[in-house]
Amino acid sequence: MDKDDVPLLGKLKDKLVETKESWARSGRGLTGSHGQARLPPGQRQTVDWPVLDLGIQPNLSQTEWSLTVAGAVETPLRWSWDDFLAQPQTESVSDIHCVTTWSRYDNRWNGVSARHLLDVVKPRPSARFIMFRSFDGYSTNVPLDRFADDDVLLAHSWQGEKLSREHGGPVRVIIPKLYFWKSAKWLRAITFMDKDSPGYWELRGYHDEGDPWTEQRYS
Ligand SMILES: Nc1nc2c(c(=O)[nH]1)N[C@H]1C(S)=C(S)[C@@H](COP(=O)(O)O)O[C@H]1N2
Ligand SMILES: [Mo]
Repeated sequence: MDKDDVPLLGKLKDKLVETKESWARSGRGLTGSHGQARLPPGQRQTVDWPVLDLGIQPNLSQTEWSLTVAGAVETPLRWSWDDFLAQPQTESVSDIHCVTTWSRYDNRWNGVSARHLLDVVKPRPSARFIMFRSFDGYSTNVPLDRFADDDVLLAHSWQGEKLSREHGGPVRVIIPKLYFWKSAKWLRAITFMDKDSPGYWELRGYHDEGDPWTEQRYS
């Protein structure tokens, strides 16, 4: 019997099973941290992209921008815009989860992967945390293993367009698996540290690590 001879009901049933399987994979309908839920607990989905900052949006041209990487690394560096663009470029699609409860799905980022940066600077074995510093005076800390995730990047583009000034252009950090306050905008410097040290919001009551799946919102 040829596969076209399968009764129609059987085909429809197969189709439904496939759909349900894909829902199960994406965690459709789940809101808890179990399974493969896409929306972390306490979050709601938005389609727009809110802007959050400290009231200052640095206005940096690409030539004014540079990134310094220092601290517990074998090879400290300073990348100009041209140096940054000369690195291998990567693309990554991920969801944003802000501690103020909005989540935005399917953001397509382009930039330089954290993995590549780590290959270049070579953290010393003692390095366990990193601090990001920004041109507006903001800072935020993350464990090194969170930065080393394969979906982390220093992004210069969003949805194929140059990252806007209000969202942190020329370059911002993207760490999809942590609340968005960990994703520093207007990135200026990265310091590798042996010991943990709190950043701007971490000093003001936000959680040290910021995992949305276990609702590490406030300390
Ligand atoms: N330099 C800098 N980075 C920052 C912030 C900031 O005020 N300054 N705010 C953080 C917070 S609390 C959030 S939720 C996101 C907001 O990014 P967006 O404005 O692109 O949505 O940036 C994070 N990175
Ligand atoms: Mo935030």
